[in-house]
Amino acid sequence: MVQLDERLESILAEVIRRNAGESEFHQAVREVLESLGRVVAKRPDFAEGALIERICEPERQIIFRVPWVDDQNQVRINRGFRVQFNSALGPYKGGLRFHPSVNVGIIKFLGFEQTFKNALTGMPIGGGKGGSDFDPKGRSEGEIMRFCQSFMTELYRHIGEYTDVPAGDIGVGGREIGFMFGQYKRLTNRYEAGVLTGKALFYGGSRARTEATGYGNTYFVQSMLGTKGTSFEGKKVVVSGSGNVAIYSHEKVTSFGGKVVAMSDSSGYIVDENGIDLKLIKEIKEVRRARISEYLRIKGEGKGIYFVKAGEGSIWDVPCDVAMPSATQNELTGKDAKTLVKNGVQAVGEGANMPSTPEAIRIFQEAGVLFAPGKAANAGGVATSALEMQQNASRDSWSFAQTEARLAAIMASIHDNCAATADEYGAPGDYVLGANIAGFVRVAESMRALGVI
Ligand code: NDP
Ligand code: 2IT
Repeated sequence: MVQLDERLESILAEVIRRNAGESEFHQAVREVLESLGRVVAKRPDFAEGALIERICEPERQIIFRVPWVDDQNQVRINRGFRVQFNSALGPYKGGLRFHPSVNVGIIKFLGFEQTFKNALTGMPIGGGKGGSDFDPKGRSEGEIMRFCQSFMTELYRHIGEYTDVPAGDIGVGGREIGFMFGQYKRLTNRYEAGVLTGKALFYGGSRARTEATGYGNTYFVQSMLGTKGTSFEGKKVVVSGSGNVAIYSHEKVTSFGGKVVAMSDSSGYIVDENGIDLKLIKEIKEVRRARISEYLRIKGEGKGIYFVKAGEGSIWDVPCDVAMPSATQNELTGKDAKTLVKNGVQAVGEGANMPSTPEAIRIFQEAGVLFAPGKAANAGGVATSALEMQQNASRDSWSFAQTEARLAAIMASIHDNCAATADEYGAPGDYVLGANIAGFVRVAESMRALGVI
């Protein structure tokens, strides 16, 4: 752990005291403050006016009851959240997560990270995040719809195309966005396409938004590999998760000549030495919404294919050249990082938000592994959401090629900005430091320009 200077240490102590028990939020703040030591040394003005303290405090936090009726006619209660973290750069922007682990600390860490991520995209979007402890697993389509409608019945009064623009995250994809948009439209009597992103194409969605996070992470890693004169061509890749981000990382990695040999879900991981069959994964996950072990059942035993149950091994035990953690926070531990380094990993691109523990990041960096932090590497999703907002505002719809070209250019510019910032602050190759500082400076400069806000 990096020793913080006295002033930053006292800011962190205050964040921990005022947000007791919110360990993921503390972790995210600590990482950013560790990078800011170099900023306040060079630019002491950034430590004035309680600027850093204000950036660590969400502008608004909304917590609400979400009652709904299940298929057995039982009334259920969940908790809904929206943390509107920072609107210095534009309307709050960030996803909604439906997962039983969701609590205010997790939403706050995600909203905090989102603020810097969105700043890195260079687009006019502030940071926010929301969700619920609702567990969509095993729920019928009718239950999902009633839940989404009830959730939106409260959320609608807090959002809007100029106020706060939610999108998907874990457990929230195109289907859920559709149900929520339908309810927003009924409640407001407005066809306000730009109030949510991640919409389907026939009612205001953007081409390439579904693919954007996974494609974007792959572009980012390709740029990092390029700095060492190499590429994805011929590389073995492990992608954790098998949801939106993981699936489209696989798709792009494969098109760049890499081979994805393992993927996972919360029940375990599958290995296919011949390369994971993406068409089958899409069928299992996007159509049947089934467990990943189905892959083995359909393909059959042997032939270099096997399944390891959760708790009986780690996906990071599978040897690879590139690791792309794309499931959830803290899924890649110090022990996993040691195994990956021992097996010769060259690059890590975080598709998920904060998937590597602080110890894992330290191990990668000390071993000279190229390491792309989520707030830079997975920013392609939200950047393409901002492109969706742009298309909605102009009542236009762009081609896939045009949208993907914009995404590729944005990812290249985030990569170059992080690398240049790391150089400028005396830590060449440290993308964590580069991302934290470049994101912070943009947010801090605009907050200061807007007065004491
Ligand atoms: P999905 O719901 O589509 O997929 C999530 C995947 O991760 C599933 O395979 C899921 O397995 C697995 N997973 C989730 N939680 C856990 C857990 N606690 N333990 C083990 N496995 C878990 O979500 P996304 O692909 O959209 O999101 C994945 C990550 O990427 C998240 O960290 C998200 O914040 C981040 N992200 C997403 C963006 C987007 O545009 N969607 C943009 C930027 C970041 P199971 O089905 O068994 O739960
Ligand atoms: O973590 C993220 O960046 C997302 N879940 C996407 C947010 C968005 O508004 O598209």
